[in-house]
Amino acid sequence: MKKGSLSAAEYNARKEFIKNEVSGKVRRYFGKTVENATKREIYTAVSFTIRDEIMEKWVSYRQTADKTPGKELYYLSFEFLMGRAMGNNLMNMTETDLYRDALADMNIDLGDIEEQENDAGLGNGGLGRLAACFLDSLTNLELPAFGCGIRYEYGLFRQKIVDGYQIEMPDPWLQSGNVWEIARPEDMKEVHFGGRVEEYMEDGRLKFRHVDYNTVIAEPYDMPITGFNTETVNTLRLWKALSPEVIDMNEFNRGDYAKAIENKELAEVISKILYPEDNHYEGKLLRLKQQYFFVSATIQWIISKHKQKHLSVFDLPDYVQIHINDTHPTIAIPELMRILMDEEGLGWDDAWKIVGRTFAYTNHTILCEALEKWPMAMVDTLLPRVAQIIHEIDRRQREYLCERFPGDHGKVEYMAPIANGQVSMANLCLTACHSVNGVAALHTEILKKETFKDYYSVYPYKFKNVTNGVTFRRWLYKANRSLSDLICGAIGDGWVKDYRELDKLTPYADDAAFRDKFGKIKRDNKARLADYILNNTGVEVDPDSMFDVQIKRLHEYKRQLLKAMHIIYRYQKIIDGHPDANLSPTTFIFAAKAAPGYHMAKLIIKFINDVARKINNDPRVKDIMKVVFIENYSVSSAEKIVAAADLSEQISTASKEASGTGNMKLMLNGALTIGTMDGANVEIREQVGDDNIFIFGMSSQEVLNIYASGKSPSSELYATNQVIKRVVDTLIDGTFNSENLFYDIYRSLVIGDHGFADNYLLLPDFESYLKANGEVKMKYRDRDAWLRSAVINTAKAGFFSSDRSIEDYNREIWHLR
Ligand code: 26W
Repeated sequence: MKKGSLSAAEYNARKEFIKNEVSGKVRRYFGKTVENATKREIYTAVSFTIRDEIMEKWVSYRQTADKTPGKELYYLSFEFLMGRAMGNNLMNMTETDLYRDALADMNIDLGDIEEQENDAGLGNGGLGRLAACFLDSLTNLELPAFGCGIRYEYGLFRQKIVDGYQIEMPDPWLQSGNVWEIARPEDMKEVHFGGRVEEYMEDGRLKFRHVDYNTVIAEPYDMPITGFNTETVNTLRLWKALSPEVIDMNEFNRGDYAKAIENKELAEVISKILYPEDNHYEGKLLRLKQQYFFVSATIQWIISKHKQKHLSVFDLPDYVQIHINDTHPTIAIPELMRILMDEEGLGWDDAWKIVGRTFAYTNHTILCEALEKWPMAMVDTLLPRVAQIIHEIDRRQREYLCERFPGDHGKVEYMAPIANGQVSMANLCLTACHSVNGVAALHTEILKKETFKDYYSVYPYKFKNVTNGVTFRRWLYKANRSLSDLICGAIGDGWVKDYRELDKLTPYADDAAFRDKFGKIKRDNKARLADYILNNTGVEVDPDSMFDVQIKRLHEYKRQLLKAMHIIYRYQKIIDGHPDANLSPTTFIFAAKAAPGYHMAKLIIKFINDVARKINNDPRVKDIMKVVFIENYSVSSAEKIVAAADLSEQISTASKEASGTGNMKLMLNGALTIGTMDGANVEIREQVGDDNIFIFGMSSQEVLNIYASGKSPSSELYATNQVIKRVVDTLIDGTFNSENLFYDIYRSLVIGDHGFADNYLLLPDFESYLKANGEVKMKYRDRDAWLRSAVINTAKAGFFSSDRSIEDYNREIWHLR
């Protein structure tokens, strides 16, 4: 809270209270005085002080919420990429300044203390961070919701760069305790794996019983989700896997200690670690176990809660909406069928109607290699009863499809939940859910016209678009405090809770004094990032150079390699003595993690680092360009980078990036986008207008046409275009590495597999990208023009608030209380 909203006396009294709480907790919990305590201990004491306040609200909110009739949301997600909680909670309580002052009185720097907290890195990238932004917005909008997922003991790996290579290290984020979670052992659930199904007759009806199974216990841990200046506190419930027995005493007494531990470990491994593959599906048994584990526990919990308050399960959809975040939690559909039929005694048709009204599904990717298809044999063995239900869903859906498309066996096979011995989780969702949505306008169109076109023809009313968004609280108010203050000074602070108000900033783009302040803040943020870069990479960068930023997962479709090729081109021009090449000195910033098993992505990281080493040590380009790779990209490092970016690289092959959300965070902080007509870039362009964005490259339709033709233009381009050839050849001529490490990259660009070179079409987009970069360089020289566009980017970001996304979901899909 700004000092203004309390009287001076009240403010001081609050401050003294906080100081007492913190020093008291340090004494009682650690037996130390504040002076002797470690920063981590202070962090813990401060967090508990904040938590005490949140607890009070949480209790009251749950009491009122449990009494209020109406629908609640359960957002099921395999990933929640929450980042840090302390600073976020402080901001939401509007007490950041108060705590900063109170700690300063004790010679403690709040910023230092915040750095003690481990990120809750329980996600890979976009999908997981979106889930976190959505929880924030649901709470800000005072909508009742639960996030439900897995309490991974290890989050996404920590990345180190050693000699240019990515090295993965474990992320034991819970090791020194987690202040923000509360175990709820009273809500434990049993989850059953393996065994077999017995049939029996009861009251003249055929019934099913799952027997001889193995049990894993699911224990929930709850985290409070606070909203900005509201009384609402929602809950993130994450399940931990426990063995039903501590250790097998029989085995133990027989002296086989290892065997006794073994079963326990087998059960508990389920919630050990987050799979680090992003957008790449592999049919790993443990992953299926994880999915069923958290989904089954969640559905059991939902039903038991519902039954405490309501007489019948028939009205479940009036009180419960379950959202499936990509297909990862799809097994919830047959699981709810199982519980309704086997435990609640409903018949198929009644259960199916309830399921259909309860579930909604979001698709986040059209990449084929990301679509989950589980071998049915695996499901049959691991989840015999659930598998039976999937077979029956498939049988009925095929019957329906055969009526709809008589004689078209191909289409029926393509659309069926089970085909070729595999269950397609997307087809299961399309069959069962009442709503299917894409995450940006273009993406939804591609779903309707390409990926799911057959399903669209059968159920057009199920298809909706909800363009993604990001929370302005974390990504501007907190990540860029000085810019927030400037905006508040101009248009007030209404925009923090109401994204519509941000547009009031638009006229300030024409205000020279405002632009100047905007530019100075950006310069300060860049100086801060430059310090961070120096400390973390040893590279000195100039805050007056343009900060050109590409931060996201490393994937070939996101085309970090295209950025690298542009850097090489520019390097060559400077060395050639080309007069234009010296204009607008630039710092090229990358941050990205690659899936540990993704060879090409890891090789591209090595390549970028080798390019960086060479360029950063070449005196000829010293004042004109630098290349840095910031290791261990995470929510917390993103918060530091977005505030300092001038240029936002959103250069995926058109059609491949469902939406992107980094593009929104960077825009919000006044970065201009250079990008393809892909994902939400299309909508960013609509908002800011052509003068305030740099668009290049083929359209998604052109890309899809090339794929459909089966002919890649790239080998020919390489052979005939000297500019392209010269850049591409640096992959194999020893310019950046004498050991010919990068032949595989070269090969993928000019030779390729199955007669198709350059799968992600870098070469056909290269010249257009160079041209757009030329425009960027010229514009950046005109400080005023650049800043004008920067202000417009911030002002027009309102649409990309996750509050707007959540309003859309609620209006079109959920209809929550
Ligand atoms: C089965 C392996 C796997 C793992 C993760 C498949 C797919 C995923 C995610 C769906 C990948 C993902 O995060 N997709 C991103 O979702 C964001 C939020 O909607 C979008 O902004 C990104 O464009 C999309 O790539």
